[in-house]
Amino acid sequence: MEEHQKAPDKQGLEISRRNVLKSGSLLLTLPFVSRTARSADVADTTAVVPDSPSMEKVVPTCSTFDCGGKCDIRAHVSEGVVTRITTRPDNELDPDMPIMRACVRGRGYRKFVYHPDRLKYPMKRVGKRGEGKFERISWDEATTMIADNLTRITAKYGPASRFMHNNTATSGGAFSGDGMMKRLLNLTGGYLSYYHSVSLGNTVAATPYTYGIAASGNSLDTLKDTPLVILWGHNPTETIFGHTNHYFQQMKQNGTRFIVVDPRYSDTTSSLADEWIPLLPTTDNALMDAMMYVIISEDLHDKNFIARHTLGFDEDSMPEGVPANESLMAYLMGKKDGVVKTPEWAEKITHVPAQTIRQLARDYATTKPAALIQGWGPQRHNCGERTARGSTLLATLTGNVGVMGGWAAGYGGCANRKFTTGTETLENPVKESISIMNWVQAAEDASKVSPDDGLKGAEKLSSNIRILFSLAGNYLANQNPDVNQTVKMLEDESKIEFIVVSDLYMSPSAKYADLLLPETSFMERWNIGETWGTANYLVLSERLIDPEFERRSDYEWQREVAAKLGVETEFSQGRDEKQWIEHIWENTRLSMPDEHLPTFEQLQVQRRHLFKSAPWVAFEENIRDPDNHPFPTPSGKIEIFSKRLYDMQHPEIPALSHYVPAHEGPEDPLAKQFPLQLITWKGKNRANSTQYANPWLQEVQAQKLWINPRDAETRGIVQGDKVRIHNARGVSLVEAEVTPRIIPGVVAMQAGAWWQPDAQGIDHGGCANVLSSSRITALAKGNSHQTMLVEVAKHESV
Ligand SMILES: Nc1nc2c(c(=O)[nH]1)N[C@H]1C(S)=C(S)[C@@H](COP(=O)(O)OP(=O)(O)OC[C@H]3O[C@@H](n4cnc5c(=O)[nH]c(N)nc54)[C@H](O)[C@@H]3O)O[C@H]1N2
Ligand SMILES: Nc1nc2c(c(=O)[nH]1)N[C@H]1C(S)=C(S)[C@@H](COP(=O)(O)OP(=O)(O)OC[C@H]3O[C@@H](n4cnc5c(=O)[nH]c(N)nc54)[C@H](O)[C@@H]3O)O[C@H]1N2
Ligand code: SF4
Ligand SMILES: [Mo]
Repeated sequence: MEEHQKAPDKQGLEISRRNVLKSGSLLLTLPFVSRTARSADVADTTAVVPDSPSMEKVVPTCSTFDCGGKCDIRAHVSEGVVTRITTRPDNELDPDMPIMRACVRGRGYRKFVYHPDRLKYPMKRVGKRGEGKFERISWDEATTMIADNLTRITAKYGPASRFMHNNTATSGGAFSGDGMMKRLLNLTGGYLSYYHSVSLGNTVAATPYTYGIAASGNSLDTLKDTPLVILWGHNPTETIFGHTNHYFQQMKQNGTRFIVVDPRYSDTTSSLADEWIPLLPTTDNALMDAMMYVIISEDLHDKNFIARHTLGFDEDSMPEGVPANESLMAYLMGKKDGVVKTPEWAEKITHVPAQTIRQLARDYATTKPAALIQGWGPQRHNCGERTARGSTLLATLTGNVGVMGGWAAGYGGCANRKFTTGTETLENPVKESISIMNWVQAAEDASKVSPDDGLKGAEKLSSNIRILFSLAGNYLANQNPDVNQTVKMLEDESKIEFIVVSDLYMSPSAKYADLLLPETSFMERWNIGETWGTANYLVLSERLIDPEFERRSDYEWQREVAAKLGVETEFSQGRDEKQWIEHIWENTRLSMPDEHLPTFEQLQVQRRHLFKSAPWVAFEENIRDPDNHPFPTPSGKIEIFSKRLYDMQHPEIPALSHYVPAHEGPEDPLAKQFPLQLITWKGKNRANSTQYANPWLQEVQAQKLWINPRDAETRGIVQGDKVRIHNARGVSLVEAEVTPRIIPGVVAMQAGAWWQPDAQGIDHGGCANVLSSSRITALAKGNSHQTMLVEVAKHESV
C-alpha cells in the first residue's frame, strides 16, 4: 500500500527555505516560496517565522482539473487542514512567469474538498442500476469484486469487452488513476480504447487538411504588438486557456483592438471587446465566405503570399484531376452554384448585418498583422470541421500564417510545448479502437459499429462493452450527448455487466455505478500539473492533507486489484504514488537534458519549472523558406482546396470548407417545430460538471437559460419564469434569464449542470445534454454537443 505521505512539515519547510536562501537572488525569480519563507527572508533570519501560532504553512501548488488553467494556488495548511486558499500576491516579483492568479473556482477549492456530501466509503449498488441506492462495503470486498468481474468477463468476452471511459477531471496531471487503470488492463490483456477529444477533436481532424498538422498555434508572446485580434467563439476570460488572459490584458492595455464573434455577449466580450459581432451558431462559414468575398473583391488579399504558398485559390492553382470551377474564387463568385457569396447573402444566413461583415473583412485584411483566433465552442458543432478549417482560409488569404503577430487560426495549441513523459500505460494488446461517439452503440450492439462510424483497427468489434471503468468522469449520464437515450442502455443490466465509477461526489453518472469508489481529491495526492493552451510550464501538485474516512486514490485500490490478479509487481514496480511522480519527473528530466530541469528534490523547493523558449510562430520556417520547408500536405503548400477532402465526395466536408447548412442549424426543416438554437458554454463557476456541488460556486452563477427579450416576449416569458426547454430527445426545466446578451433565435445554458430527472424523466437541473444530439461529425467522427434545436415555453406548474 501507498504510504500516507505527510505534507512537508516544519522541518521540511525550513530545509526548503534554506535552499532558497542559499541560492541568493533566486527569491526574485522563484514565485513559489511560502509566505512563511518570504517573511523569513525579509527578516534575514534562518528561523522559521510562523504566520500564526499554529505554524501555518503556505504551500504553492496547483489543481489537476481539466479547467483551462494551471494556476498559482497557495494552500494555507495548518495542523493538517487546509484553512485558506490564496493565490500569487500582487507584489510578488517573477518577471519570467506569467501571472496565473486563481480563478473563482480555485478560490473555492476548499469547499470542494471539505464538502460534507463527499463520498466517504466504497459502496456497491443495491437497487436497480441508476436508482442511486448503495450499500457500504469494505475495500477488500470492493477490490475482490473488481478482480473477479475482470477475470470472469475477460474469460467470457475477451479483453476488447473492457472499456475505459472519457474522464477528464484528472487530465491536468502527469499521473492519474485513469492512466494507471489502462496500465493494469494492458498487463492483463488490454481494453477497447477510444479516440477523439470531445474538447477539440473536430479541429484536430480538420486543420491538417490545410496545413498538414493540427498544432497551428503561436506562443502568445508573439501577439504583443498585434494591433487587431478577432476572438472567434473564444471566451478565455472564463475558459482561461493557459496563460491567455495574462497576455490579452497586457495587449488590451497596449491598445490592441479586440473583436469577438460569438452568439453570446460572453465575459470575454465584456472584459476585452471593442466590438461584439453576434451571429447564429453554425453559420460561421457563411460569415467567413462573405468576408473572403469582400477581401478579394476589394483587392485586399495578400497576392504574393497566395501565389507563393497556396493551392486552390483560383482556377490556375488547382491540383490535377479536378474539374473546372472548384477553386475558392469560383465558389465565392458563384461560378458553380450561381450564388455570389456577398455580405447580403451572408446576412440572411448569419443575421450579421452586411455592412458589419464588410467592415470586419476590411479591418482584418488591412490591419497587418492581425490574429483571428478560434476557440473550441464553434467546432463542438456538427459543422465543426468546416468552421475550424474556414478560419484557416481567412488567415491564409490575408497572409497571417507564419508571421509574427498573426495567427494561423485552427488549433490553439502550440507545437513547441513540452510535457512530462506521463503515466506509463504500456502497450495495449487490443488494436481495435472506437470513436468516443460510439461507446453507447458498442455497449448496445457492437456488431453495428462499423469503419464508417469510425471503427479503427478492425472491420468489426469482437465484443460488446461488458465492463466499464469511469474514473474521474461524469460521462455516463451528464456530459455525454443525448443522456435519455444513453441511460436506457445503462439501465439494461444485460448490456454492460459491471460498471466501476470513482468520484468525489454522487454525480448523475455515479448513480449508474455497480461499484462506487470514493477517490481522494488532488489535495490528497501527489502529482505534477501540466499546462493548457500555449502555456509552457510544470507545477508540483503537492499532497497537502491526509485523506479522511475511507477515501483512497484510484492507484491505491488498483494495486490491491493487481495483487488479486497476480500482477502487482509489474503493475506498481514497487512504487507508491509519490515515487511514481518522482519517477515520471526523473524520466522527463532525462528526456530533455537541454532544459536543465531541477531534480525532484529541487522541484519540491522550486515548485515549478518554466520552459524558456523563444517566441514561437507556427509555420514560420515553412513561410520563410518554403523550398526547404514545404508544408506537410500532399502538395507541400497550404491547401485552400484539399484534394483529399474532394476525393471523399462528402457534402458535409467540402474541399473548400465553405458554408453548408448544419443539421439542426437554423435552415434545418426541423426548425419549424423547434425554432430556437440551444448552445452551451463553459462557465466560470465549474470545470465542466466538476465542482457543481460547491455552494460558494453555486452562488456565483445560477443555472439559467439565456433568452433574448424578443424571443421571450413572443412566448410570454418574463425574467425569472420557469421555462420548459424541449425537443424530441428531452425536456429540461430551468429559470429564464431574459437578456440581450444572446442573439434572437438562440438560447444558451451553461454546460455541466447536474442532470436531475424526475419520475417522468424531465430534467430539473438544466442539463443541456438531455437535449443534445449524438450525431457524429463527418470527418472526425466526433461530437456535436453544441448543435441542437429546441422550443422554449413558459412552464405552467400544476
Ligand atoms: N470556466 C471554465 N473553463 C473551462 C471549462 C469549464 O467547464 N469552465 N472547460 C474546459 C474544457 S474541458 C474545454 S474543452 C475548454 C473549452 O473551451 P471552448 O470550447 O472554447 O469553450 P465554450 O464555452 O464551449 O465555447 C466558447 C465560445 O463559443 C461560443 N459559441 C458556441 N457556438 C458557437 C458558434 O456556432 N459560433 C461561434 N462563433 N461561437 C460559438 C460560445 O458562446 C462560447 O462563448 O474550456 C476549458 N475551460
Ligand atoms: N452540452 C455540452 N456537453 C459537454 C460539453 C459542452 O461544451 N456542452 N463539453 C464536453 C467536454 S469539452 C468535456 S472535456 C466533457 C467533460 O466531461 P467529463 O470528462 O465527464 O468531466 P466532468 O464533467 O468534469 O466530470 C468529472 C467528474 O470527476 C469528478 N472528480 C473531480 N476530481 C476528481 C478526482 O480527483 N478523482 C475522481 N475520481 N473524480 C474526480 C467530478 O466530481 C465529476 O463528477 O464534457 C463534454 N460535454
Ligand atoms: S480551476 Fe483552473 S483556472 Fe481556476 S484556479 Fe484552478 S487551475 Fe486555475
Ligand atoms: Mo473539454
